[in-house]
Amino acid sequence: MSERRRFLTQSAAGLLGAALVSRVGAASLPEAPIRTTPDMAPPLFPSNGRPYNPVVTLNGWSLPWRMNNGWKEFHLVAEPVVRQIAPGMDAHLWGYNGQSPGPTIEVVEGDKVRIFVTNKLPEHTSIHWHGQRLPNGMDGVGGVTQPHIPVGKTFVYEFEAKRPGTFMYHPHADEMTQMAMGMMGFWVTHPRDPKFMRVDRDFVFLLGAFDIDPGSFTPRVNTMLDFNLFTFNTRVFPGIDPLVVRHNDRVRIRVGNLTMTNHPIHLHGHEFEVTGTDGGWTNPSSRWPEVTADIAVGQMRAVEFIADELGDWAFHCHKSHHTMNPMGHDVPTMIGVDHRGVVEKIRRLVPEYMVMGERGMADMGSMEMPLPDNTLPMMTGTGQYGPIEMGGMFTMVKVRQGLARDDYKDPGWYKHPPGTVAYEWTGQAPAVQQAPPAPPAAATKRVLKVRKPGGHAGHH
Ligand SMILES: [Cu+2]
Repeated sequence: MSERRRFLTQSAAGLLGAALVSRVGAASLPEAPIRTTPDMAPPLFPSNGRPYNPVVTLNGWSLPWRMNNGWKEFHLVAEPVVRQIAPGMDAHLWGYNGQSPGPTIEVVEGDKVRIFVTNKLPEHTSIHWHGQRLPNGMDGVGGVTQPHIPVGKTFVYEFEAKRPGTFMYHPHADEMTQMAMGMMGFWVTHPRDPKFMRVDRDFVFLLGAFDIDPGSFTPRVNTMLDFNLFTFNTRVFPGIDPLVVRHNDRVRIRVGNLTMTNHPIHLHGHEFEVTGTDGGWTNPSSRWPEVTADIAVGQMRAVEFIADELGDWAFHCHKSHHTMNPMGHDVPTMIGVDHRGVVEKIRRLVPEYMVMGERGMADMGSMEMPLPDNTLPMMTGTGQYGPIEMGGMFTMVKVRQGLARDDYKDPGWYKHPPGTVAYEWTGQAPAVQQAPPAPPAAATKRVLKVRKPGGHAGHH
């Protein structure tokens, strides 16, 4: 069978909706399949080589390979890509094989792996294989262990996948720019014994952060801390896949962090244990129950739990600003400020002016604000009971009975059994004791400095 046909066969088995394009005519290079949609591909079951239980990549896919004289050969192409961050917003990023993050690479402990890396970026690059045991010259640190991969050239990495576990790949060349542009990917080395640490569902994704001004497409690569898009696999809620699992499945979720800050990832309704890091599987006697795993920069965590509680369970970063989409973070807090009479005056000068947040920010979740093109509302998504008021690093673990073995389709909203949903008290209202309200600012005799339009600081 020709290599082309072998890839098409694999594609039919595992790459639903993927756009497969042959980009190399030379027989010596494996094809570099690309994918241009952000849908979650079904698990890619191996059609050759050692058997394993494949992972699923949130809003992503796994890269097909070819066997060549005992070597498992992959072809990554570093290139500019368009990633849909969520319906309504595209980002112009750099990635691999048509997407950011790049495809997940799945191999088996003991595999001899050869990865061809073609550079179609406008500048040189390299790939570092985070966490791997490998010959020093295959570690991908540009200038230290290899020359950079020049524009238009293809380099080859070869090593044995010695240690099973959870890994990632990213450039070690102009890292600040290339990672801010979205260049990263997941790597799983499965154990040689498919029964070792067996789970029913194994999800993987990378944490990302981007600074894309409302109305624009390209990240500001010099931003150090003040990002406005916090992503799971370069998607924000409501664009992130739910993690659909069968009732009583043993579930593993593997997360890697290539952002500039830590992310405490929190699961509702279940306790989990950290069973693995990028350094390997944790010793069972070292594990303790958690509901939040803090994932530091450059770290990976594999957490596991039995999904024995039915429902739609929130799964999100616990930094509340990371479950929001773009907004001006320099918007003043307006809670408690009385706007009566002011809005009309301002509107004479600025017709679109809106009062924001004088009762809190919840109004934003249902408000239809005029937004620049290619900009997402900052709190969004509607559930069966109303606005969800979330964006960014937020999704749900949906635990359902009666799903087929490899069914990852969104089952819709959970149907709560009667009598199990929080409800309004409709008896007699109790007399409420309340703290006295804060006095008006004028009564406190504090002096507020206000900058007038003329530029003078005046006293009021
Ligand atoms: Cu976070």
